[in-house]
Amino acid sequence: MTTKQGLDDRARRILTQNDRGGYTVPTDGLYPYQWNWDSAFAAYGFAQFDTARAWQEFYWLFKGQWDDGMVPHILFHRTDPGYFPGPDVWGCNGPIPSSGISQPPVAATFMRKVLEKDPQAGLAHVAELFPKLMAWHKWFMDWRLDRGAVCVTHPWEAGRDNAPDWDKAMAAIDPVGVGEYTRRDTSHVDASMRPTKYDYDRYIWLVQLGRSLNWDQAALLEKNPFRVADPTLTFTLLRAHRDLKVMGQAIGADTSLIDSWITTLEAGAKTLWNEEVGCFDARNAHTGEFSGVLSNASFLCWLAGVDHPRMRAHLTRILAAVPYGIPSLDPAHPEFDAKRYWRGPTWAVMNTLIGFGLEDEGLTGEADELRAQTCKAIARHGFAEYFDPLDGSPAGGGSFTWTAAVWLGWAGRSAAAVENEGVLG
Ligand code: 9WN
Repeated sequence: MTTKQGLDDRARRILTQNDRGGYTVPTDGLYPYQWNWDSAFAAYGFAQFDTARAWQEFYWLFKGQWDDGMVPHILFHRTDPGYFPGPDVWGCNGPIPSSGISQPPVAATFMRKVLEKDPQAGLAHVAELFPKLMAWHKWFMDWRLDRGAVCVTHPWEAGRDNAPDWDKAMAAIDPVGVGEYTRRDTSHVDASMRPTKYDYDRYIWLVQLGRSLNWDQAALLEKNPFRVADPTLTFTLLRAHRDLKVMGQAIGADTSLIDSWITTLEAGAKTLWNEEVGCFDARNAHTGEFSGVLSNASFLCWLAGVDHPRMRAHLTRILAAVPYGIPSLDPAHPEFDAKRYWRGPTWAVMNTLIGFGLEDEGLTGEADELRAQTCKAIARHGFAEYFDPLDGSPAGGGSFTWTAAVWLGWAGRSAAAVENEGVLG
């Protein structure tokens, strides 16, 4: 019989088992390193029972920060042949081996949540980490803006690897000379749940391009054909700026620069509005063309404090149509694929971020519904990387850190509400 207590215990065990002595891997085997935004979720999970361990996660993440402020998307603390591309392919020169791109900057948002758990002990940590967060946020503002919206320079930078948002920009890349390589992901997980070879050729080609330019941002700005203004980065950074400002005020820091960043991104967020589809959408910075995609990242608008009546209408439609949370792609889109990664599945972590936004916006009924749907997916099908949004079946890696973390911090709160549906014993 599955009980709330049993699920809480399993979630804590997953976090502990994926702990590598200060940082957490997303899951054993498939992802043997520290990933940037996964780490922030991990800290949130640890904070539910061990705030000291939660703070450690952030310190380990910032150990990898580059001189220019960038915080890499993967930190290769200990080389592991189970993952490709590893440090030898990226060829970066940061303080510890790493990838050469970043990931959605949710650290400030989760840091604030960890701080709220124990403000007295937390303020000293905030004082130490605040300048590092400022430098990272500034790096985004210096190198990633297009008309005030934040761009991805590699699909991995958005954390939504094979999302259809990138299809047109990816088609413009001819991955000539990429050479032979051996993928490791498909030896851990069924290939039908992962990006295709077409995608991987382009992912690796972009890594090779960055490496050939020594990861010099000015050179990449000129030479990289892939530059897409993205709702994930724009909304998470806007929210993170707001959280950073609150933490800065708590330690008496000057936050005027953050105010100007917020103003810039508020204007930039508007440039992601695609009137034709009626949603916040990705926009190719080189061509100006929209992707025409309503994704789960579109629904991060409320997280950033940005509202639109048509987004509310999409939310109502999708919550009623799909039983396990917001799918990574609108189920009405012709490319919708319930099992393939960021082209249809539902992700507990994205639901959590969307849920935070709904709660802050006062859309309590919708927030409760989304949390209950996510709770059911996990209670019925375990701590999977992601889920089929139609039948809830688990997909990708298992015993996943960020799914366990959001169970403890958010989704598990709906356990009592779903008990009478036979989900929990
Ligand atoms: C590439 C670790 C990461 C997540 C991403 C998710 C996936 C990696 C991969 O796994 O990306 O960064 O190899 O597929 O898309 O969001 O951070 O969980």
